[in-house]
Amino acid sequence: MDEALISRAITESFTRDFIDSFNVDVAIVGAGPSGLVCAYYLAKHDLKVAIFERHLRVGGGMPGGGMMFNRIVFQREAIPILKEFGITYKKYKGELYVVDALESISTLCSKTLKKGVRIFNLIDVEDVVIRDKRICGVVLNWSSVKWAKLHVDPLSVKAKAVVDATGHDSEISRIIERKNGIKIGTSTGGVLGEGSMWAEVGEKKLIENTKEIYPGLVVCGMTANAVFGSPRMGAIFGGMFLSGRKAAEVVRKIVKQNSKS
Ligand code: 48F
Repeated sequence: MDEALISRAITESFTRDFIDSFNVDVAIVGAGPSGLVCAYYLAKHDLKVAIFERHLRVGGGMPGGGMMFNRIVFQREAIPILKEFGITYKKYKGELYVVDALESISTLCSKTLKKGVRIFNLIDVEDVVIRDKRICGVVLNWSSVKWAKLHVDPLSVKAKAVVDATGHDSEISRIIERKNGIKIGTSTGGVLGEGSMWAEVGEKKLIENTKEIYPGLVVCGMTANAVFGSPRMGAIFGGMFLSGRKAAEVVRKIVKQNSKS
């Protein structure tokens, strides 16, 4: 067994996929539940999708469940999505169902990859590419570069649409607001920040808030509520899955439109 050959196998395989992802239909920032679900539904419709995730692991807020009890809760409306992925759920009471957080992450990740989505972990999205008042890509660097505060210039990826699935911090939406003075469709024109916990309202608003906030940029998951000032909801995840699926529908229309022009 040749050690150098092992090194070649890893770097050649990774680099081939990385180079092939410099031009995608959709770049998704964040491999939490909403980003993974969105990617899966886009790939199901044959779109070329790359997810960039800054951490070593995928799953975002899922592995911690509620306060480190690694179970997550879903409401009835999200059951069809759990069925689509083949994630086991157990009825609790009323409208509520319980899922093992780790099964949820591993299944989402596996099914998404098998649909053809490329997931790049340990890569941080630090900016967007913007041209003629349209978001048309993302700017990448290794997470280790960011964490070590090294001065290393980034690389960019072009995309017909970008999805901000960065969770509570809504990082990409904040970047376009801060760096480009862009006004988005909120009461102040800026990112409002999430409201305090109110599970029922938070879950409902999440679907309504999942939309294109600037040409080429769609928000989904907790980002959508944080942008529009809607409440957080804690360890109920149905809304995250439903938001990911809705974001995929919104993005498909944008990509279709973009491919014509
Ligand atoms: O936070 P996260 O799980 O977002 P989500 O899909 O789901 C929210 C729930 O987990 C939970 C909740 C449930 O009701 O409220 O909090 O909206 O996943 C976001 C992912 O994005 C990554 C981050 O590491 C996490 O895995 N991320 C954030 N900013 C960047 C990023 C960035 N600039 N570049 C790359 N990855």
